[in-house]
Amino acid sequence: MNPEQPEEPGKPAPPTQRGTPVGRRVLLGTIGLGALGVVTAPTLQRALEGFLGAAAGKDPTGLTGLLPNGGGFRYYSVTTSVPHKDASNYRLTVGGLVDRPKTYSLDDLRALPQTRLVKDVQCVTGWRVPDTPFEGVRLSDLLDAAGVRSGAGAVHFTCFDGAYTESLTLDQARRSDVLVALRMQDKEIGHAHGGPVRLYVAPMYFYKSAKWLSGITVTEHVERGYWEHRGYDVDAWVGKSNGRDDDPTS
Ligand SMILES: Nc1nc2c(c(=O)[nH]1)N[C@H]1C(S)=C(S)[C@@H](COP(=O)(O)O)O[C@H]1N2
Ligand SMILES: [Mo]
Repeated sequence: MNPEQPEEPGKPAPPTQRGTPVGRRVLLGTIGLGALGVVTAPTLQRALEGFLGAAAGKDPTGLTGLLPNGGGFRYYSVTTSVPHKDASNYRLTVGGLVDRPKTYSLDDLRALPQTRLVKDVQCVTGWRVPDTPFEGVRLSDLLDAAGVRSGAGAVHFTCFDGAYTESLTLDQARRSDVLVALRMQDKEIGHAHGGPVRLYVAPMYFYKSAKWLSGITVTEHVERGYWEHRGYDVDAWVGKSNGRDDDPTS
């Protein structure tokens, strides 16, 4: 890993860079910020989990957000709390440089053709979950329906957590393995995994797969996303970007 990277996707930010979540800031103070630059990502992850294992169950502040999300996944959110949405109030807006802006309900998305992909999930911090099914609407179908205008070059994503953002070039967004996902592990996507709708960018590190997706905006140029503002690649191809290679033990 690049020791100059101040943060890792899914990891707490140094307190000078972000005000929340408070619980993680307290934790970082506890283990010592000075250590962050020298330990490897998996080592840090294990250290945090060991600490958090002791704290689990008696911490209302969000520390336990770093614990595994089940089935090998880890739960990540850059915010302390996220509203819950379901078919009654979920909306996805598609806008920006398009001829036909549109707002979709969950039922609207369910009514569109669905694509199922089964690939490995790879977080840039090193953990991996093999053969994970995702299912949903191809992003390219939504872009075609909206009518992307000439001059457009990128797509920006916003989330109803109010904080996380992501981006893709238009070429990347049109790949057939990029989904607006409604299902994960052959179930509806639960809240913790970013349900009811998350982005799924199969060929890239998992930080690209924005949870709690609420907005798709076609733009002229790439507007970098949350982790991309913090030094991570927009082109986050697994094994070929500034994250880690695809060996989770390294
Ligand atoms: N809205 C939102 N999406 C997000 C994140 C986040 O903090 N907020 N974290 C990213 C990172 S770094 C990872 S590894 C995955 C984690 O997904 P999971 O919680 O389903 O395991 O979500 C990605 N999408
Ligand atoms: Mo991540």
